[in-house]
Amino acid sequence: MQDETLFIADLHLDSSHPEISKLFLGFLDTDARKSDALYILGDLFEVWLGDDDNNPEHRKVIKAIKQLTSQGTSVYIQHGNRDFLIGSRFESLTGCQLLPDPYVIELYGNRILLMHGDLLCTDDIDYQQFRQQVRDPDWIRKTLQLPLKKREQIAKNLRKQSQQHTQTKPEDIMDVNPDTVKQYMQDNNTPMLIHGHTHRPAIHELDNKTRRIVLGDWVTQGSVLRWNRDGYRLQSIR
Ligand SMILES: [Mn+2]
Repeated sequence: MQDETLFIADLHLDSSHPEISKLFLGFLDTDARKSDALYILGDLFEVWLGDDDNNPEHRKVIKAIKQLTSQGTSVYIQHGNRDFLIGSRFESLTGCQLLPDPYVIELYGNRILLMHGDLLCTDDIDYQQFRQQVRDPDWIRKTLQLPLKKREQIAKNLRKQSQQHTQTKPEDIMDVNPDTVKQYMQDNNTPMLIHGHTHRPAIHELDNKTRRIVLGDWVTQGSVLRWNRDGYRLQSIR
């Protein structure tokens, strides 16, 4: 076991991209197995219909995470905008722990703010309205009571709507708003923020002491942030 913590986000696992699922399962069995903790900052799945989701590819992933947590690596997960229906049954099946968004951790003497990242995109007003609607506990409760087939249809429609939306939007509207970033970091008293969602991997030096680290997606390759006593680095995985 290495004294190391890993951060990933935006895997968007989906049966139509078996090579990415394979890459992720390999990562769990090697790098993740050697680490103390793995943080998944949202959008592990392209779509999650509820913890009764019976997609065989998803079941494989659950089994692999369970194996990882059983042998001693702690796994923490935040909701993304695709898989916000992950619930407590998923936690018990995988042995991982669901974290709120935003969430603060202490790591090697650093206070770090963890977010999926969609809350930071406040210039996208339509999206923030949509987010409010689907994160409403009543909406979630009612939706989870519907049969799987019906939820599948709802997810498809929502995805179609969001695709039409994003196609017509200027790029910068879908990036984070700098003032919102500042506000979250101030409110939580953290000089460091790690998030995903925008698929724009980078380490931004906001000033001498503050950093915003953006994790990359797993669309064509993997992306991981490794953090140990010597510091951190953002790497791609092939
Ligand atoms: Mn996202």
